[in-house]
Parts: sequence; structure tokens; C-alpha cells
Amino acid sequence: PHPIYLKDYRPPEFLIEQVELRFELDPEHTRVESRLALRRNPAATRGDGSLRLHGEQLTLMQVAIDGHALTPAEYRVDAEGLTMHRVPDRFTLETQVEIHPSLNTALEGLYQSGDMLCTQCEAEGFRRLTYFLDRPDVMARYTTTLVADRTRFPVLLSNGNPVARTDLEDGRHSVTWDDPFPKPSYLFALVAGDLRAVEDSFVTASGREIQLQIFVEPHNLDKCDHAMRSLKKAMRWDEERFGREYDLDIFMIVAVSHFNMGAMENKGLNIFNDKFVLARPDTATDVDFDGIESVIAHEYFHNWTGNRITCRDWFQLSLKEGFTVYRDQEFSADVGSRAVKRISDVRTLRAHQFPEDAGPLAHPVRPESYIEINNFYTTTVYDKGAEVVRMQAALLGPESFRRATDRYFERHDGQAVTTEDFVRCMEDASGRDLTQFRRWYEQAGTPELSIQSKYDATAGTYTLSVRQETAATPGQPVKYPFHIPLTIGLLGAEGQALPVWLAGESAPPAPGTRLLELTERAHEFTLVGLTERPVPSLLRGFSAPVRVRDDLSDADRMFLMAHDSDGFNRWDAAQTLHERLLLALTDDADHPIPEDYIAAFQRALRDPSADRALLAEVLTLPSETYLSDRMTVVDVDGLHRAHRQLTRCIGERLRADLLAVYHDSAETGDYVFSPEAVGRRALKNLALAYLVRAEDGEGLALCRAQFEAAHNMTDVMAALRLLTEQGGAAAEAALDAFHRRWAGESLVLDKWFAVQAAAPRADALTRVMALLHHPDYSARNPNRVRSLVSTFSNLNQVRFHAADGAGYRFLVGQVLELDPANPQLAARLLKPLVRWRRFDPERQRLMRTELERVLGSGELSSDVFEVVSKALA
Ligand code: B3K
Ligand code: ZN
Repeated sequence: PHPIYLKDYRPPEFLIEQVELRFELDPEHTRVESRLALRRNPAATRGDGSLRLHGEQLTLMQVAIDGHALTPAEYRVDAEGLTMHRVPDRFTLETQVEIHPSLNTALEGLYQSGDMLCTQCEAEGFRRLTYFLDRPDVMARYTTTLVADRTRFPVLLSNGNPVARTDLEDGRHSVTWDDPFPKPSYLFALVAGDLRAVEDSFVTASGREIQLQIFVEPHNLDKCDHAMRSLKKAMRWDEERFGREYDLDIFMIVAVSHFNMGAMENKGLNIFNDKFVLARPDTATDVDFDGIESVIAHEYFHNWTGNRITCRDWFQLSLKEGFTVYRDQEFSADVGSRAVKRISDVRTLRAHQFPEDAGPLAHPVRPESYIEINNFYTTTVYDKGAEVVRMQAALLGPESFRRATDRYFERHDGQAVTTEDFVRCMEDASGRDLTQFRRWYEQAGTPELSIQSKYDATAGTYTLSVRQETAATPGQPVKYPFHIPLTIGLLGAEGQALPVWLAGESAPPAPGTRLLELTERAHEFTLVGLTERPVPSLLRGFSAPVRVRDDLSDADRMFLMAHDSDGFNRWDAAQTLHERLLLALTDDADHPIPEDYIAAFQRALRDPSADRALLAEVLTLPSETYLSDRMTVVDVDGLHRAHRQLTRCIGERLRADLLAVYHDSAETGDYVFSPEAVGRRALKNLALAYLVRAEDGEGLALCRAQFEAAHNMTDVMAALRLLTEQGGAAAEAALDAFHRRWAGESLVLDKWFAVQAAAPRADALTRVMALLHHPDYSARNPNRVRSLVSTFSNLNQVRFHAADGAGYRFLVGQVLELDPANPQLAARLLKPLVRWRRFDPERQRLMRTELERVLGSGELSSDVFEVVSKALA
């Protein structure tokens, strides 16, 4: 496999104006006829007169130019495409190919999921349907005819609007779809199956009525309400916040059970992993409800950021993904709690993106090269990409940012563009120069800010010295300073907001948050007018994706935790307190647990006015995986011991308060999915977790009772997780009961597998290996594989990293088994091994041996090859 470089980008030599497709669908043999109107691209340099189309795993039956069949001498077919030696400047190309959906285990192209057929084309799956210029800068209009057996496949869907339906004499029927919007091939989709739809409608701001349909298998019809509500909320929000209205007359969502990712934004026909559609209070947790709301919104938002305006090439992936993640994050913040949303997004960023950016797979938000594009759907491109958009929004301010996005939509509608085009709109609409800011797209790595403070009582000044530094990343030994928005506030002794008044300014600004801009390696800010030493609240709302090293004391952090008006920073102060204590306990089990630490959390728990959701976040200890990123050499066992020790201590010391919180938060009446109700359940189950993990008798009894009595899956799973961790007969009985109760509900069974894989019990791996042979386990279903294998290797750090290396051997065994069938899934599974250099020498050796075993095992997919070879480089 060879790398592809951004610097080699050339515009396509030919454009495709019109695409007519006809699929004769059958799981075993599907015939695809295509008719393409091609013409030479006036903007491209002329080549040798030949034309090469992408195509993989296709059996070519016929190829004709302008109605004349080509003879074998006039073209060549190889494993990656079709080359026609001489073509006119403008012509019609007709091809006929055969494909085999039922054999397609990679879930890319046309494949079978249960009894239905569906497609996944992004990034380069369209070339598995037919010969094509399968690159996003070739945008065309599509008309698609689907032909299939009427009984097996009564529903036939594609992009756009249905324009014709016919019953054929041989028991088949056909439906023709027409999509009036030009689109890149990766947004093409089709679905065929025996599906039912939940229907609704939405009236747009300009008064157009849109038909909304969610297609599912019949037994899932009762699990679509939340998805439909989420969709309508998202449609309204996009009109209000970004002025974006939906364009077609129909919007369809289809839920499928075999899917490599979360969902796919195909034009007018979003295809979803059913995990992000199906929910009923008794089958899905609050986290699931939340995920559905944000993924439905994300895919819907792509209609403008991705579909109407798409990417010129795959290096620009963050143009659509970073921006769309930013949009879905803002949506969730607006319809839920902004601080809680920010906390959960930053948790993800710190737990996944920071380690990625510090490891062998670090890459810029706009990568320079890749071997397999599917490996670049990363947390850097998505989540750091969203932060890069958020920073531009912060630098521009809300009005100017809205002007800039309006301009972007207006200027580039119908085009395939670059992140550079996006930044230029930001500049043009605001008059700001973002030259230096562009480094966020080009340089990998997480900047570290060191912030030193000094208070001068006589002068009444407070000086903040800020330095930024970014460690080298693969291929980028030297880093230049970033343009960083740093928002800060100052708190007085009573917790009141003070003005952030910079020396040289004639009058103080209003007290509150202020945005400072860093552009140099070092800055000094002198703040004046201070009659007392303030406590600084730094990087409010996490205004930039950086690590901060400051000189605040634990007392300052407790003060911020109690008084900061910025909810995110109250949480962050608490996290740092937990983190420092946990790391100290990791090094020394006898390190004392300070009284004032316990007291601070007791006060928080006793505050009746506290937002429950935020309180739950504040009281949650950082995960072992996150903490391991904070250590130079990860001490797997020490961290686990420290985590248990502190958890138990909190459970014992705050017992009465935790019990009170638990009882106060009892569920009354029917399940509601609202920020308040979710927060209350989160806090209740956190209190329960502390009690059970401290092996409190009353806590254990409450846990068993909750498992028996709860009607919502959030409470059931919280109890089942704790029971499973505790083990013994009660755990086995609960697991058996749960399994019996939910037989046949695939998404619920995923939870049953996951809860066992995550429990940090000594026999975890043995159990996971036994579950591979459970009749409900299937390596062909990505959700099932993730629920067992990824849960174990990502969320059960202490057992996955067992000193004998058995966890590593297990994972690599799974990767090698899966790779021939589903390379995308296999490459993702490998991720936990990539950070091997962070561990002690013996674990390093064991992990490296396993990575080398992958590399040495012959036929690897380009996906897995790229990940291992970079991990070992
Ligand atoms: N755009 C898709 C991801 C496609 C991944 C291809 N390997 C989902 C999303 O980000 O909305
Ligand atoms: Zn996306």
C-alpha cells in the first residue's frame, strides 16, 4: 500500500454531469447498469486521452461509448479500475457489472444486513457498485431505478424523490428515484427491504411541508419516537441558529443492524446504525437517548455542511466533519445544558484526542497524507476539528461568526471546497487576519500552556505569564506558535466577578469573562485595579484544545469549585483535585486523603440548589484510561488500586450524604428524557456506585432492589453494572435474568455483553473469551464485536493490560481474524495497542511483540497495515 499526498491533488480530467443507474437487486447477484454523461473538465490539464475509472470487486459484463461496445483491446480492467485507452471530449459511457452483496462482509458498497440490502459509500465505497470517478470533487445528478422481488423487498429507496413505480410480471417491481441536487458519489445510497415507516412532517421556515420517514424492521416500530422528535428539533434549530432550511420534499432515515460507524448522511436518505435510532425507556439508557439526539442532528446538519457544500478531496474531511460536530455540539448545548455538554465533549477530547495527538498516529486536522482514508475518520479530524471551528467562532464573536457562515453557505453552495475556503469566509466576513490561525489545520499536537501568576499588593496588579509549547509529532519536529483564544475571569474573596482590566486601558471593562489572544511563544498580561489577590479562572469553557499547567493551589481549586460562575471551570477545578490526589495515591498508597477535599465534596452534595447533572459530573472521578494519559509511564495496577481506594473512601466518608441523595432522587412516575431528569438519574446512580463500591450493606441492598424494580434501562444498567462488578451468585442471577428478559433485542444484548467485558474482575478475560462462543455472539455484527472486544480493551484497562500480556494476545487474535472480513472494524480494534510506548518496559515488549505479530502475518488490509506500521515506526 502506498501513501497519497495532499500536495499531489489535481482537478479531475473529466466531469460527470448526469448519472443513470439501474440496479437489479438480489443478495447473491446484483446487476448494475450505469449510464454516465461525461465531458472533459475545462479546468484541468489534458492528459494522454485515456480515462481511468475507479472500480473494485466488480465483474464487468459490458462497456460501451456512445452506444458502441468496446472491444477488449480498447480497455483494460485491473483490481482497482477500468482504463479506456481513447475517449472523446464529451460522451456517454454505459457499463454493466455484477456484484455480490451477500458476500460483502466489509460493509462497504452494497451489502446485506439481516434481510435487507443497503449501501455505505463514504469514503470510497461507490466504486464497489459501478465504475466511476469516485472522488468528492466530481458532483453529478443521479436518477436511480431499483428492481427487486416485490415480496422480499417491498420497500425500495434511494436519494431524492420517487418519480415512477412499476409492477413487473415476474414478481418483481421497480421504483425510480430522482435527486435534483448534484452530489459526490459518496453520498449515493440505496436500501431495499421489508421495512415499515414511522411518518411525520415538518413545515419549514418558508412554509414548505417536508415528509419525514423513519424506516425500521416491523418489530422496531415502537422505538422511533425519540429519533423523530430529535429530527424535528434539529431541523428547527438549524433554521434558527444557522438560517439553513431543508431542501428536498422528503427526508428519510433507515435503521440497519450491521453498520461500521454511527450513521451516514446520504442525501435525503440517511442510513443509521440502529443503535442511534431505536430507543424506548425500557430498552435504552439516558446515554443512548442523548447519542440518538446528537447523531440524528449531526447527520441532518450534514445536509448543508457536507452535502450542499462538500469536500474537494479527503484531506479536507474536517471541513465537513469538524464543522458538523461543532454544529451538533452547539445544538445539544442549546436544547440541553450547555455546561454539561461542554464537560462531556472535553472529556472525550482529553480521553481520546489528546492521546492520539501525543502518539504515533498524530496527524493535523487537515492531514498531509494517508494510506487508507478510512483510518482518518479520527477524533482529531472530528473533535479537534470542531474545536478549531469553535475557536474561530470565539475570535470572531457571535454576530461576525454568523455573517461568516452565511457567507460560506452562499459562496460555496453546490461546490466541493477546502478548509482554506472556509477560513477565507471567516476572514472576509470579519476583516480579521487568520494567517497564523491556519496552523491549527496544519500542525499536529496539543499545545501546553504554562501559566504563572504574581500578585503585587502595593501596585494592585496581577501578572499572568503565559508560555505555549507543543511537542514534536511524527513528521513535524519543529512547531510554530498557535493563535490561541484564552478566556479568563478573576474572582474576588467572596467569589464575586472582578473586571479583567489590562494595564494601559483607561477604564475597567465590566466584571466577567474576557478573551485574551496568544500568538507568541510567551506573553505577559498585567491586570490592574486589584485591591486583593484574585483567584483566576483560566481557559473558561475550555476556549482552546490545550493542556494547562498553572500554579493554583488546591485551596484555589476548591474555591473555584464552589464559586466560579463558569460551570465548566467548576467541574474542571474538581477534576484537577481528583486527578492530583489519584496520582499521588498511585505513587504512594499511604498518601493521606485530605479532610478539606472530603469536605469540599460534602458541601457540594449538600447544596440543595446545585444542578444535579453538573453535580454528578463534579463528583465523578477521572477514568483510569484518562489518568494513564497523565502519567509519563503508566502504572496500570497502581492506578487501579488508587481509583478503588479513593472510591471506597468517598463511599465510606460521605455515606449518609450519598444515601440521602439516592433517596431524594428516586424515580417518580413515567420516564422523562429531560436535562433535569437525566441529571437526577445520573447523580442517583453515581451515589449508588460509591456506596456499592464501598461494599456498603444498605447500598448493596438498594442496588439489588433497583435492578429488580426499575422500569427504565438507565437504572437497570446502573444496577447491573455494579452487581456484575461485585460478582458472585447475585451477579450471575441478575445477568441470567437480564438475558432471558431481552432475548432477541439485539441492542439490549449488546449491553449484556458490554457489562461483562467492562467489569474489572480477575476473571474478566476468561469470561470475555467464553462469551465469544455464546450463541448470541457474532463476529459479523460490528455492534456486537465492539460491545465485547472493544469494551474490554478500551474500558477495562487493568484487565486488558494484565502483566502476562494475555489481553494483548487476545486482541490481536481478534484483529487477525476480523481483518479479512471487515478491515475498517479490525483497524479500529487495534487502537488500544498503539500507545504501547507509554507503558513499562515489560508491557512495552509484550505489546510490541503482538503488533509485530500483526505486521508479520502476511496478507493485511491497507487499513490494518497503516495502523500497525505507523504504531511501530
Ligand atoms: N460521514 C460518516 C462517516 C463515514 C465513515 C466512512 N469510513 C458519518 C458522519 O460523520 O456523519
Ligand atoms: Zn459527520
